[in-house]
Amino acid sequence: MSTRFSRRTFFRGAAVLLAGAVAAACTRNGQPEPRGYDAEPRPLPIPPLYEGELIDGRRRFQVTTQAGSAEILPGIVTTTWGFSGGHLGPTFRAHRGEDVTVDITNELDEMTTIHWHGMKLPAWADGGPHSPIEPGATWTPEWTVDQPAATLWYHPHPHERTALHCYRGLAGMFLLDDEVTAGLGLPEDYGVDDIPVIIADVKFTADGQLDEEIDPTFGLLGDTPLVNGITNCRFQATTRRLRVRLLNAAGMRFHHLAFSDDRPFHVIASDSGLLAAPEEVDSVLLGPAERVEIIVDLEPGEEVTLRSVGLDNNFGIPTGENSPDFGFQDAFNLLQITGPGNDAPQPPELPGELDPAAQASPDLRGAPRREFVLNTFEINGRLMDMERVDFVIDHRGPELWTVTNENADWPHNFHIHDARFKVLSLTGTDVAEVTTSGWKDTVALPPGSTAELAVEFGWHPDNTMPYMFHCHMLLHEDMGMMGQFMVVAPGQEPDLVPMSE
Ligand SMILES: [Cu+2]
Repeated sequence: MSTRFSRRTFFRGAAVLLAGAVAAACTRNGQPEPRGYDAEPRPLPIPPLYEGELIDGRRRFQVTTQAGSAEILPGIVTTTWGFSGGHLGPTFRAHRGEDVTVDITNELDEMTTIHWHGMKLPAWADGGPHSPIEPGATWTPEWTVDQPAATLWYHPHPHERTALHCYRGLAGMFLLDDEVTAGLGLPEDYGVDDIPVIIADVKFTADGQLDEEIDPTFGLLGDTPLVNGITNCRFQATTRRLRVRLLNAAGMRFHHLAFSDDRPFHVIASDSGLLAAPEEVDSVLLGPAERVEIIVDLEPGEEVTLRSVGLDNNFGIPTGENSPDFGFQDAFNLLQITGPGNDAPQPPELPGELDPAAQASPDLRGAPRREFVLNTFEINGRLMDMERVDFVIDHRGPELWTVTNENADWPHNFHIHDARFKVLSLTGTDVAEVTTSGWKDTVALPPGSTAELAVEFGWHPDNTMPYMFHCHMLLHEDMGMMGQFMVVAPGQEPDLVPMSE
């Protein structure tokens, strides 16, 4: 057994001891409960909905990054970071076509950046590693929302520090609305039948603080799952139908999500918006940063639990003592859901069609083709270099990107800024669970697999600021598994302004 594995086992033991100290009752109905189920469930926290202020047609938001604390475990105060609060952040909402301004004041004692994951916007407003916000400073990105309704999110992106900043609790949702989505009769009452579910994980020190030791293979992979910032929570539904917006905000962990009774449910949206039609499934795999919106129907008074269930195929990673354990076979109870009262009305038929425009893939005739080979911490044999622009895109059309995970026993999760893509094919793997439906911005790559992506980019030509493409397993990103591209006017050369340090 490797040293790394032993150390993880030790931390798991520490967390179990801690949980035991919190509440003696660690079993229910005689069955051992998974980690994080150490006490009676608390109500699911719902991050406050934040629509900013509409001033002369411009939606203006204001947010701080700050240190604080949270009761992640009941009765234990853990030091955390948050947006305009102690932990996580408000759920932003804006509408397609609106102009958006955000004032972000950094009240932390170190530099960070804030990235709008999934948003098509100018590179200077994207919040990547070239947009540092120093302590005490305010950064004010502006853009026009010009993309379909979707469940996006925001999180830090400072060079080599992203994993830690996210782990401490800097993450929030950013919902985009449009007329297509509004006209479908989908649940849309935030916190009532339209529920944000942010899944992350942490590991604790013996005194209940965040264990920030970064493992060289697993980074900050936690052993205790959190939903909207706490362990062991319950949502009391008041309607028979829920739209659940699932975000995997974990830095390293993949979740294969299902309900405790294996009930079927419908996926209605992927990372970048609605599917063409609902897809009935009984489980869905979410890698770090991926999102889906699902519709789940409930009977009055019933109890069902959203779970993370192990992947029998271990995501194509060999099992055994000498193989790294990324947690693909771990099982967790994440969120208990209780059905509504008997008087809750029956929901209408789910529409057979959602967004027909989401069906088509880009026309790739004559499109440039690029290849990306992911291996350990490198892309195409190179580590991230803040001063290097890997390539430029000087046209408005789509591109065909081929992305290969060359590792035999590591997962990767490929994300592109300022873009959405269709997964045209996923080959070289038997793992059928990878989520490939609809428009996406992040795709999970089992060992040996190759994904062909038809990519569309936002068009905000700027030859001074790059966008990132990277692995969204945050240890990998921080270790250099990232590159930079620019979107420039035809024929323009990059003129990257070096960061002053
Ligand atoms: Cu990776």
